[in-house]
Amino acid sequence: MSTQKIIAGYPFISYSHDTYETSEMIAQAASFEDWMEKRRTVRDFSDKAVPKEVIEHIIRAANTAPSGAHKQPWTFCVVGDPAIKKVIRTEAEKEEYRSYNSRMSPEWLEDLKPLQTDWHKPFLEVAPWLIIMFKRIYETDDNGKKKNNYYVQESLGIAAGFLLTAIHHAGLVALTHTPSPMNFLGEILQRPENEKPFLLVPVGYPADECWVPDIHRKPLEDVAVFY
Ligand code: IYR
Repeated sequence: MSTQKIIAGYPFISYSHDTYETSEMIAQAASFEDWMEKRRTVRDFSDKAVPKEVIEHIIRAANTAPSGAHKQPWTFCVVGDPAIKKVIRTEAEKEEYRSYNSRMSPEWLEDLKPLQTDWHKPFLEVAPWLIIMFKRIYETDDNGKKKNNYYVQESLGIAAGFLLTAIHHAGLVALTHTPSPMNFLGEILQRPENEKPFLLVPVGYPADECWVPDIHRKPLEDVAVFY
């Protein structure tokens, strides 16, 4: 049972968290690592339906992410309607065609070769759900005054991490897709002026035949420095 106390006029509740003996803690941390290691970015989706209820849980989980001054400066737009998915695919492919054919540098195109991506984005129609994260740059108060949110980019990045982890935990797969520029998403989904597209995440089951690049993660020594 939680108890409340008032500190400088603001309510606080007492908090405790499950803790483990050292050996169990190591086992927990290691098994989570193994399970996270199994997550892969997927582009070959099945069109098999995923219940809306699952997506609702996943978004509630992402919504637990910490954010600047707890402003939760995000909106998750969820598209399951095939007609809207089709428009999104058409507009994304228009931009991606231009990107692959004139906007991206030769170095960038070279770096993408191991992933074998191109401007075709069938997954935008095949995946049963598209979750589009919008960042809320500012809020407008009752008097119409604009108030900027804090650390919006960082907050959205953390929430995206939670979202991807929740999708993995549900036994589903996702792609972190950033068609560029992606202003068309705000127009199609009729988002207000204070919201800008951040990330488009198709979610679903992997296709029966699903291929991912044989690429590997950097070892700990290359990504961590202990002092
Ligand atoms: N947005 C393009 C290109 C692309 C860019 C990066 I950086 C990637 O890691 C993968 C793709 C696309 O989605 O194809």
